[in-house]
Amino acid sequence: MINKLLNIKYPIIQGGMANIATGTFAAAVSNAGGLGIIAAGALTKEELKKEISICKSLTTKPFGINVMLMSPYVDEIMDLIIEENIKVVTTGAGSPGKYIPKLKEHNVLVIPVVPSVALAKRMEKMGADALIVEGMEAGGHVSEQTTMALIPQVKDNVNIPIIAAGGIGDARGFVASLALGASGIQIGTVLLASEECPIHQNYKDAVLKAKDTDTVVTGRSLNAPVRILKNRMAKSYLELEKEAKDRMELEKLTLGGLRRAVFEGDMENGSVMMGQIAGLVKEIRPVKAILEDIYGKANAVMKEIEEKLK
Ligand code: TUI
Repeated sequence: MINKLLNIKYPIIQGGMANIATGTFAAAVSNAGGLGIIAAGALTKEELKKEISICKSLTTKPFGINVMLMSPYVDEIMDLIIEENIKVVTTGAGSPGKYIPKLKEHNVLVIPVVPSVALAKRMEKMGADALIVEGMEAGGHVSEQTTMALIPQVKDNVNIPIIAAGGIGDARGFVASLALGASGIQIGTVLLASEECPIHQNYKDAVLKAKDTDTVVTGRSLNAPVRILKNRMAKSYLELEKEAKDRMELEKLTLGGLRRAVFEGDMENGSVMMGQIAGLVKEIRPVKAILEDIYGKANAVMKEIEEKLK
């Protein structure tokens, strides 16, 4: 159902991933049969335009743009999305409500990330085409509820398709998501460990090395909760938060932290965003192999479930 709506082979979409999901990477995911997504992050309109042009040159398949709603450039980016005739927009870190009417007018599919039943209902009422329901297992900016608790509750309160996100990394997570009521999944962390992902090798190695308990949520005290690798920077940050240090001092620690991780490979002082599922990820594979593995093993997982019900 999501495949038909989005015109893709697998009901799998790529997470936004600011600073990471370039036009080249999004094209790789789309060419592999998923929905590739270019992350607008904090890019300017001109910078994003370049990524869109690269993506269009590398794939004829559909792709989308993720709009990070805390960006200062959101208005211009929404204009660009319409000018470039982009088919799908996902959003994160805020409510896209005021942009939905104009996007709909131009036939752009709008798929907001929602972290609660209340926001899910509001987005459906405002015309969202589907929802990404993301639990706090995810990497990056998170909320409080888990994927397991959130998906069935949202499912019971809306009539549009749901895409599950947060903590999904293989066919078991995929089938579990479908069981909870989702029609598809969004994946991020497992794609960090792909050949095509343009992050520093140290970042990929950190994902492979991470255990189940190796991520932590920083910034809760500032209302800016972000799940990252529990490295030196994260530990200092949490200490400062405990001492209730002011916002400026904390921001000094994280400023440019994601760029430090992605481009310089600084795994100790960088903001190394990844989800709790990192502990499951054990090898670097081509994106195509990752998608085929998730989709291809779903039937075997369902057989195992049937056995258990006998
Ligand atoms: O957006 C994400 N994940 C992100 S964005 C990002 S860039 C960034 N980097 C550092 C600090 C802050 C941002 C890195 N990772 N996921 C989707 C998501 N959206 N998770 C939670 C939400 C969310 C939260 C509140 C969506 C809507 C919302 O609404 C509040 C409201 O306005 O009602």
